[in-house]
Amino acid sequence: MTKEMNLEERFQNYVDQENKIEPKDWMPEKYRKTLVRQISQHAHSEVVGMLPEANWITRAPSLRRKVALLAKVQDEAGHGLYLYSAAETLGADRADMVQDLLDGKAKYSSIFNYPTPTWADMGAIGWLVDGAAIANQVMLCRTSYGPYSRAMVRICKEESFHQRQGYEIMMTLAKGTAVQKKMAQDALNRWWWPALMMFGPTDDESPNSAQSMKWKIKRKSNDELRQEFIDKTVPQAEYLGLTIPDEHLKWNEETGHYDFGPIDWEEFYNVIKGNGPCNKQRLGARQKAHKEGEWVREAANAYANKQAERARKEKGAA
Ligand code: BYC
Repeated sequence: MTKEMNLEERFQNYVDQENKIEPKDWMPEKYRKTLVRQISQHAHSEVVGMLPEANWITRAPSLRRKVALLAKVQDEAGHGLYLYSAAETLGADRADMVQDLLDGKAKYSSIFNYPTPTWADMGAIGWLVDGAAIANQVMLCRTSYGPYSRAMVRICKEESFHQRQGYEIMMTLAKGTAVQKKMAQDALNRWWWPALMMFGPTDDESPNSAQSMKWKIKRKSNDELRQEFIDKTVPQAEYLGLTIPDEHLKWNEETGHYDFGPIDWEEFYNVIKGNGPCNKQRLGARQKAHKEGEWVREAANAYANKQAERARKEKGAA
């Protein structure tokens, strides 16, 4: 017991000195579990997050838009893979993580349970959803767990391109015909509040924050990041000539930040409990893809077994 406490104290000191924790280092079991929870949820978010945009690949309005959207959606798949690998360095089994997602036991970001009825949603997702993801992930580049932090550096570079392509779609629509501008405004109206919910509950309602901040897994709180995102995004909306759907939004000279209206937390908890507009559709799509990919997994396993058998024989013969 005393030995364990000493180890925990040493661990905290090591983290306080801004050192990175690597997979073979000693770590408290709760630190490991928190990371597996957060990183696997993050990986699931990337993979489920491909679905709302994939919906528009075949209907992109030009070849250029199609190529960019296709590349973006593929990037999200890659992000999911880096993140599952990062979680595996903590001893988590990828098949178990994926099964938890498919069984509806694991969370993924609330934002991906909303529909994408028009092309303007592709603009709003890139601008707002990737924009919010960048705010959160830039902070995670400095997270205390080495493999997670290194995955974030690469992911952030790709997310910046995603954000730019989304903003450029919004700019084209906002400066286009009256109908196009209305499409852009409607998409902003649909995505604004769900994007603010991406940062998670307010700090006083966030059960995991205090410990995660102490261990430097999280470096900024949910509310701090949400405020940063709002402060950065409001001028971007102004530049587009679009209106943020919040009558309480107002620059506050004293705080140097925008004040904003109340977030509908009932909607947020409803979505994360599985009752959002598209939760069933999203999980259904993942379950179908997993089933259809069964032969690929079987073939890859058969090939790996064959290679291992060959290596064993060669070693035996040597
Ligand atoms: N949605 O104590 P809290 C992308 C849960 S994808 C669902 O504050 P924590 C992209 C939370 O998990 C990248 N659940 O938790 C892809 C916890 O539940 P459990 C998305 C949420 O972990 C495709 C409970 O509520 N980014 O960029 O300290 C196309 C209490 O919360 C949400 C990430 O995944 C939510 N929004 O902080 C385009 C970021 N918020 O686990 C773009 C990685 C909270 O106790 N994750 N919950 O049952 C994080 O940074 C942190 O986990 C959070 C929450 C800030 C989200």
